[in-house]
Amino acid sequence: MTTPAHPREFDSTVEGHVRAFSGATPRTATVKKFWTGMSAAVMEQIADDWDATRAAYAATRQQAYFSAEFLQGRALLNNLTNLGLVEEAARVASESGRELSDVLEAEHDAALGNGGLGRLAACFLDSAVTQDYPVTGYGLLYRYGLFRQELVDGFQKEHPDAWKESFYPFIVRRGSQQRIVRFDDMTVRAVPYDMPITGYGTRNVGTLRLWDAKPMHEFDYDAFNHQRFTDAILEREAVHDLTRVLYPNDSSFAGKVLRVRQQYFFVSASLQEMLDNYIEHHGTDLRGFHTYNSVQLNDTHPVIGIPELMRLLMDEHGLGWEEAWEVTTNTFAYTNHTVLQEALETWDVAIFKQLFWRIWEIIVEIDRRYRIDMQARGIDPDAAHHYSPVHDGKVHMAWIAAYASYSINGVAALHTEIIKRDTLGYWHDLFPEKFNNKTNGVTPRRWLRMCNPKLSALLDRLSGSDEWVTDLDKLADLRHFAEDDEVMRELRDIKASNKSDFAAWLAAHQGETVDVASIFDTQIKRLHEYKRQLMNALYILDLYFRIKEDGETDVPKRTFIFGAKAAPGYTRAKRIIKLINAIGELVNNDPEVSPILHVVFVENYNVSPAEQIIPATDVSEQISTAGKEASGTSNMKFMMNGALTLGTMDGANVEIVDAVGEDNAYIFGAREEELDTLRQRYNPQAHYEQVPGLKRALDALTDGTLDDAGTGAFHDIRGSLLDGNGWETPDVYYVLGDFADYRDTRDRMAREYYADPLHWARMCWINICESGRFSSDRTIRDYATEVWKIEPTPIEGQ
Ligand code: 26Q
Repeated sequence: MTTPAHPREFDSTVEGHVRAFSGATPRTATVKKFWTGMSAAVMEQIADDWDATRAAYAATRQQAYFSAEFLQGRALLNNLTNLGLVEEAARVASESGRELSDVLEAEHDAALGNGGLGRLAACFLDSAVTQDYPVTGYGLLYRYGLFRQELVDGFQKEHPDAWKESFYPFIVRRGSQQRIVRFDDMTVRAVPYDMPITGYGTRNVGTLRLWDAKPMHEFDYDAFNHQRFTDAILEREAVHDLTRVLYPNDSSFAGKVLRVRQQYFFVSASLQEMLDNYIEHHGTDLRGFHTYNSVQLNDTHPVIGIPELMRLLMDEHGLGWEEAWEVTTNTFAYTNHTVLQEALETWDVAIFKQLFWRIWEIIVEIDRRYRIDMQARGIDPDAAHHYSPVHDGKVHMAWIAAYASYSINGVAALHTEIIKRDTLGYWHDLFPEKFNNKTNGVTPRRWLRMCNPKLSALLDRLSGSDEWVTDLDKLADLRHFAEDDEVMRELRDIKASNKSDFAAWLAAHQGETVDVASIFDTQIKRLHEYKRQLMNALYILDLYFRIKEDGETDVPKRTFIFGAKAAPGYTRAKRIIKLINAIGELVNNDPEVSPILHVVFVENYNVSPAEQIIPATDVSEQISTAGKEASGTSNMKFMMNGALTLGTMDGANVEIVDAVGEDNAYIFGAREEELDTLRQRYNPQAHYEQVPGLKRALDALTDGTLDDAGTGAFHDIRGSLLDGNGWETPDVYYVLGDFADYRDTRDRMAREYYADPLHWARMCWINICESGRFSSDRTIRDYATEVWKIEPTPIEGQ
């Protein structure tokens, strides 16, 4: 492995940068200013290699990753880790009388994403650069990231997240590379801002390019002078609005004009840049564009790039329709991340007609030719109509993607089978060769090396090197240590120590005390009914009554950890947050129960809290209704850090069980292939009456045991399960159906934790050692060789 060559010694440059930013000494500067200076010193380290990487990628076949979201989290420790500068940074900090950990905590998360899809994009950039693959991320520079969550009396309250307001050193404005994006009602300047993406054990530095929207002219004095002052201001405001905020929905589609503007804006600017770069390096004949460029579409959010590339090729560069279509259909590859019908993007045609008439025309022409194509293939006209790009007054983004992309993939084996069979079944019948699976992965740099230094040190020592950090399959060689009791005791000590660290973090952040001798049982993810946080909550309520009313004396000690944001408009999800907090109130304040059970709701769950929670967790809750969670990625992070999965056969859980064996995971619940039949005669009322504990737990929602502050929230939740509140299908996510099996399995799991700690440690160890296939390095290699057809392109001098 090559050690990066630094232009100047890092440690000697930090203090100068701190002085420049703070106008104070490194000792007296605020911790935020110290962080800024240290971060600037990191930027100094990588600048030359970043330049060289850009030049190397520009001349070769390269991949663009188009995503409306990149959930980067913090950057400083990640970069220090990749550059091998952690120890030096700690020393520099201590020379100024500081702990490095305090400096790191001063960084605000870059939360430019909602959850799994956005974090996946961030892991992919890390894995691409670490393997020297020429990949560039393209997205939006939101002024406000995902809202900050505050809990007020157990209710979620949203606040704006002004993440870069007080200067962000890990981003560089590239003022000379602006592009112009035209809408029918406004013209906007697209200003690129680049974030460097460092890799581990390489000098390559990749790029995440985020576009900001600016008015064409900073200030229109003419308008000012002609009493059109307010018009000018309003116009300017409309442009600024474009990149003002990340939409906080992640599971249901809402057709907001501003959202589609954002999509067109970043996609158009990115494609213009790619075309210009092609012309610069390969000449003006754009018929060869796709031999040097490919674009991965992260879900349908950037699909408007398909008609936009057609437009640019035809209207700006003179290609004919067939030539442009040939290029376009060999450029785009589409990843699907959901099977939920309500999440599929379908836009009102009126919006397209109003915002970009030319794009609308091109989509209509794609639609016209599609219908001719289908007729020629002898496809049933009704089916062809139903899957056409435009019908019934809507533009269907997933159908455009499926028709025009050269590759279509799902994100876990089961998910890919489901989209081939159901969601995209029509397209699979037409183009089976386009379909492929790319099971998600997570970067072992952030999600093991960086967040779990103690486990990392053990892995280094046992394997004799840090090679596992870039080749996670190497961990399989350590599996035999499961039989080594000394190593297993060490593993337990590491987990215990991580639990103490998390307990201290929690005490500092929300003044809460937890018992580190208890099982840490965690569910952290967006709040959605299909993820079934409600089932988890009902189990806790049931346990409470088993202690209080049934006099169960052998209930194993547990700390239940939740972290979840609800989309601000998703009322039911917000009510479930309130319910979890109300159960927490009940349990945590009961003198009889609180020594045994404790409920923690981590406020404002994000990447950084995840880095604290995951290494400290014993039980990983992955309990979605089978068939609904496309993949999941926290399941992989937990596995890598030695937590055991309590889960359904859903998403990548299926592959985790396949990797570790059924004896090393706790699996329960209805299988995806059974659910259709089960649902036909499903009677939630009967489960409520008959399943032990259910009636009592559900009744507690409305009998005064729990307080929803008079909102009717808990009545609504109970009704959603039992009778659909008279208007919806009751319990669509099969919470009551799976409850009995969940309860039995979870009970057994907790008993086994305490009954045989050494055996538990062996299971954890096997999970760690078998996590290699869930490294995003593997995922990216598969995309690179099977879909993108790109080669590692290390910069000179390595
Ligand atoms: C769409 C239109 C308008 C506004 C917002 C959206 C939108 C934004 C984000 C729709 C969906 C998302 C995010 C989806 C997501 O995170 N899906 C998750 O993707 C992960 C990575 O593949 C999977 O592991 C998860 O299973 C899947 O839920």
